[in-house]
Amino acid sequence: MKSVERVLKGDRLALARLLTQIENEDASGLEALSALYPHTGHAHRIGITGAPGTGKSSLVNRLALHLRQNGWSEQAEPEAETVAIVAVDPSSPFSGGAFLGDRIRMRDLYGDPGIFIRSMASRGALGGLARATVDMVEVLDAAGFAAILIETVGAGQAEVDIARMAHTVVVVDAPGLGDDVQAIKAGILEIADILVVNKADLPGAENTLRALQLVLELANTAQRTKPDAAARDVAPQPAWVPPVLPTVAIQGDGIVELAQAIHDHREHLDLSGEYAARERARVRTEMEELLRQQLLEGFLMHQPEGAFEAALELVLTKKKAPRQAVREMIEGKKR
Ligand SMILES: Nc1nc2c(ncn2[C@@H]2O[C@H](COP(=O)(O)OP(=O)(O)O)[C@@H](O)[C@H]2O)c(=O)[nH]1
Ligand SMILES: [Mg+2]
Repeated sequence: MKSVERVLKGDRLALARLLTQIENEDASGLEALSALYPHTGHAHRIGITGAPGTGKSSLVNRLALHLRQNGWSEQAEPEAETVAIVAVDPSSPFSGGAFLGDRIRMRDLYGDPGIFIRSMASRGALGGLARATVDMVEVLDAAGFAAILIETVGAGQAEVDIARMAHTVVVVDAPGLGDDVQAIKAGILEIADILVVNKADLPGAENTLRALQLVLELANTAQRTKPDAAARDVAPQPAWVPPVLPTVAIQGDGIVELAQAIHDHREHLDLSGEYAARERARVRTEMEELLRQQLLEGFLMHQPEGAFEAALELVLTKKKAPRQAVREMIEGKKR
């Protein structure tokens, strides 16, 4: 049987193998991804980001267990969800201490066929890491996982890229990381749908909570109006205001509330029409990036040997401006 069919039938070994192929940008893996794509679009993708040591892995562990046992919200008859976890940590090599720690903490999750865990370690380029993660999440979506938890270290562009592919972004902070607000970078705060102050058992947690609430209030009065809902044929929805939730991941406190908030956010996305808008924006960006990348590769392939390097040299020696050099390359002018 082809790997695509096996993945769709729930074969975990085939899934793991396919993810490795995709991580390595193997051609047959990318072909399988195209075949799987029509089966995607059902998973709720949740990005979990924040500074190292805030407790993201511990939270993801707890959240996954909770979703397996109780589903999204507390009901008389809980509906268990299947969960895939993608842990992206460019700073730690695969065999590094952090990963080993994750592995030990994740032991509760192993052996449950409704949970699938994948760790991604450092790769050459951060862009490549984001690219591979996007593709792997598509495969996990097609494989039928209801929830995909993507843990990324909150540092710079890569995690913003990865957060962009999530439907719900949870930003995790914790007391004791120095200046309370400084710990969360402005750019990261902007992408947060839910804010978590983990380690609420530690002194200073109250201050962190208060500081975040204050920053959010300021941000909310400044903007947070969603004009696109009015333009579309949907019932007007109040804008989503990110809740600030205290948790103690090591004890499981606040996990029910976190699951509920994620569920509420998803509902908000659906009712406001924002889900469709986010999907459109996300896919547009992805297609534009692929187009750019492939046009560039195709163009350079048809250039005479060393043409780009020669043009680069002319720019470096200030004989030509970058824009001019590029235009001449495209027009095929002799230099
Ligand atoms: N006191 C306390 N420690 C926690 C809590 N959650 C996680 N930790 C500890 O914080 C450390 C880092 O946790 P980890 O989940 O690896 O953080 P990550 O780097 O964000 O993934 C570990 O030693 C955890 O046991 C919490 O709620 N309270
Ligand atoms: Mg971690």
